[in-house]
Amino acid sequence: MNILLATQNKRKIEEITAILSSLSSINIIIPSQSLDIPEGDRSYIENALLKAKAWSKLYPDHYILADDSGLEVFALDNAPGVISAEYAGKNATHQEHIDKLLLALTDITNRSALFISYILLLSPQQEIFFSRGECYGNITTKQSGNKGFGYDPIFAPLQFNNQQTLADLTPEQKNSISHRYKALTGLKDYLQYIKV
Ligand code: ITT
Repeated sequence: MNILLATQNKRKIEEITAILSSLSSINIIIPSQSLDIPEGDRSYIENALLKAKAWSKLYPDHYILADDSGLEVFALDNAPGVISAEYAGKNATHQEHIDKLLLALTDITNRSALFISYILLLSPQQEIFFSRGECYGNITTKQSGNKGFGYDPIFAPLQFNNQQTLADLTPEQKNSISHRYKALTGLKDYLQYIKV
């Protein structure tokens, strides 16, 4: 089965490829061109479907796998949420997103947060499978680590006792607990079910 990854985020590609590497029956294809897909601010699932459908037009014979994800902070009414990639502005850097979030949490003691990933698989017949994964933790007061991407340097997952951020962890450690790993585990079960 050929599965095209409908993402232009290189770090997501690395993580998804590593997590799915145990499946010998699938062949992951990484798009060589880029596509400008305007995403909405309503839901992860809608955005994942927008991305999958846009790539499906270019690769009609392939299964398409899209990931839409975000960080939700309890004390900020779940912001940045579905607009995580554009929290500090459309062209802002990861550092600017982090700085804005740390500023918004100044003097706030409840720093509970979670990462969410929706993984959506669109078949050539336009059938949809999706699964969701979460990773719970806390926003740190200072950033730490240089691995991962996005908000990883300020997110300390519960599994590591709030001692390390996702950016401190090795890729293998992150990929064993992440929201993306959990959502992709659902996809792996589904692929077994449809006997791929
Ligand atoms: P594609 O749409 O091309 O897949 P994107 O980066 O724009 O790439 P999203 O629209 O799903 O992806 O935005 C999700 C944002 O949430 C992402 O840019 C990061 O800022 C953040 N994010 C998602 N997963 C993350 C992770 O594992 N670690 C850190 N930040 C993450």
